[in-house]
Amino acid sequence: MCATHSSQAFQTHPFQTDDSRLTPIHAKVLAGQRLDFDDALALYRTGDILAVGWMANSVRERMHGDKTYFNVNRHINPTNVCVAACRLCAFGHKKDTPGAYTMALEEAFETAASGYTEAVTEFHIVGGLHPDLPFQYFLDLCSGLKQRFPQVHLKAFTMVEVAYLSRRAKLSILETLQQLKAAGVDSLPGGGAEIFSDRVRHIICDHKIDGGEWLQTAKLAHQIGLKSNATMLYGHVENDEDRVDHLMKLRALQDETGGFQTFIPLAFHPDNTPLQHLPKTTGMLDIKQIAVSRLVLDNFPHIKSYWQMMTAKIAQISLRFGADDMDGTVIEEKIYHDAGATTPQGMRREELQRLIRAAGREPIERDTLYRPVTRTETSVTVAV
Ligand code: V47
Repeated sequence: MCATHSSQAFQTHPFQTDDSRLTPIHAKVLAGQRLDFDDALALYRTGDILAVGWMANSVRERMHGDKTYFNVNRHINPTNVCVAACRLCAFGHKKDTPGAYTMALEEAFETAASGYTEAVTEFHIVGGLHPDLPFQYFLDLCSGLKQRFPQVHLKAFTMVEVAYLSRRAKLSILETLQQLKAAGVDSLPGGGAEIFSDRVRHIICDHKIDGGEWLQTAKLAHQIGLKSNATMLYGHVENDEDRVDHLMKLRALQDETGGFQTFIPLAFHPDNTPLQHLPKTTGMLDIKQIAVSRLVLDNFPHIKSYWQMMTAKIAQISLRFGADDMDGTVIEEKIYHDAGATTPQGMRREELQRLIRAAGREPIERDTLYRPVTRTETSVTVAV
């Protein structure tokens, strides 16, 4: 069988389940109807991962066929100094403690230029909540990057960073977003959402903005024309209801704004965090989380299985369980590697394409806004 036709073979395989809770959900999925809170709970609680995967894959193929997206990006973490001290995090450091760093602007520009020789189409910029860096540093960082790399999309600053910068600069969230946009920010990454439940946030990140503020900041970003992503950190002290609640809140906001592009479930990495006594997520949970996300977030165009977080192997398999995106070359990853991730720091374009093809899918290089990118030896073109 030709690999590129294997999705057809997969989908013609009949739906089967011994779990009667899944039968009405299957009917809804086939009819394109929205799943409710109890449906989502049943998906988390069933052991029939193949039936859940079958449904998620059918939705994924309805939306994207075999297309599977990746990008050529570079992560830049300008500082790991952070006032928040979240229990979930191994990346943040208090100022002046061993391992704390803050890049001078020139250093950040040099970092942006280093790495693979291939032209990146995106800088993914996130960092700690630094108590002293002025707002101007972040504006200068963005305008300086835009000046030096005008063709590169700046996906910069989580809702948590935006809210913190607004407090430091004594500006409203809206004004902060407007100034960042004017300085060159093109969209926002999905981090910092964690889990919206107050009970869980109190345990894993009690100094961060709450879930309502995260959603409100995303709403304002969308209102001024900035697309964003959304994440959910799972596999720590949350329960199934907390996960479903998180997905439902994202879905409701997406109904209002349409501003989210991609949902990225993030598996908790406990090493070197105050929660390191917790076990790591299992392959079953990682795959199921991708599938449930695809089924519940019916208004999100994309579900990303971030290979750095999931491992390349699980990310590849998840392309048959609802995911249509693997993220990118990354080049240098700090947040999960500080928390014990054993994945490589980056991955070449060709390797991403190989993994996608080996899953029987069609690799599509995209830019941050999901426009196809075409490369020749001398040029990079984005289809607009
Ligand atoms: O906000 C922090 C999470 C996020 C840990 O938008 C941890 O395209 C697991 O949001 N174990 C940052 N997770 C990364 C992020 C992201 C990554 C890739 C793509 C995109 C995108 C966004 O990482 C944080 C937090 O939720 N995180 N510590 C940890 N120990």
